[in-house]
Amino acid sequence: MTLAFPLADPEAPALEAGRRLFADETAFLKGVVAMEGLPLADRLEVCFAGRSNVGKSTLINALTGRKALARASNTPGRTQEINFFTAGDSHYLVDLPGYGFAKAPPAVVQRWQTLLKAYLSGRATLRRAFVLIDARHGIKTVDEEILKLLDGAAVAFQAVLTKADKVKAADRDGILARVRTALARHPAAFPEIVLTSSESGQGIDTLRAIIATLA
Ligand SMILES: Nc1nc2c(ncn2[C@@H]2O[C@H](COP(=O)(O)OP(=O)(O)OP(=O)(O)O)[C@@H](O)[C@H]2O)c(=O)[nH]1
Ligand SMILES: [Mg+2]
Repeated sequence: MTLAFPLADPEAPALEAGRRLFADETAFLKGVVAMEGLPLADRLEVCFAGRSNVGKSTLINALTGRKALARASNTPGRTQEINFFTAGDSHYLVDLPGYGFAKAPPAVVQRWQTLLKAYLSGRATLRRAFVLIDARHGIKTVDEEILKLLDGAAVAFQAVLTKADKVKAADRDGILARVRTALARHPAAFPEIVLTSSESGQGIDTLRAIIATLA
């Protein structure tokens, strides 16, 4: 029997395509606070969603090999807009505001969540949503809400575990097993997961390959 939700393991040509895409110039395009501000949907787009502080901005920096392209911080709620980055002239990388961050004023949280939901369900060129999950904590109740939204909008999403450097080797398989069980309940879940560390670089080439080979 094959394992459900194996770790993604791209072949050499895909890895090479990923390397080439991210060797191209990457740049910050714009921060968007309302759907009207979205750039023209004229190229392939992937986004990075996940709980506040899970490592979305840091992952974009690791992918692009640039330390401060996306603003990362220890302070949850750092990313407050939908930030668009370009990779070459073929792809948009989209850094989303985190969810599950209770400390911001409720009106602000409400505004972000509404925008997040509108974006996730209404962007025609969004090819895949990477949903980042802290490898130490697995899928939480706040994640489930977003996963259900993606199921409903039929947006293919892929689970990307972050901060793998913080996971003890002995805990790894148990964590992966729990994530697999949770993903099995979601029809929009892409059947492979990615284990990453922006700190060690683990899984970054894999994620580049996945992005570069999306049709
Ligand atoms: N050890 C370790 N720390 C990480 C990793 N990725 C991110 N971090 C740390 O986690 C914290 C949050 O990272 P961000 O990239 O700002 O998180 P975010 O998901 O963009 O957060 P919001 O913008 O608030 O939604 C920072 O202190 C990062 O240095 C990783 O792979 N390993
Ligand atoms: Mg951020």
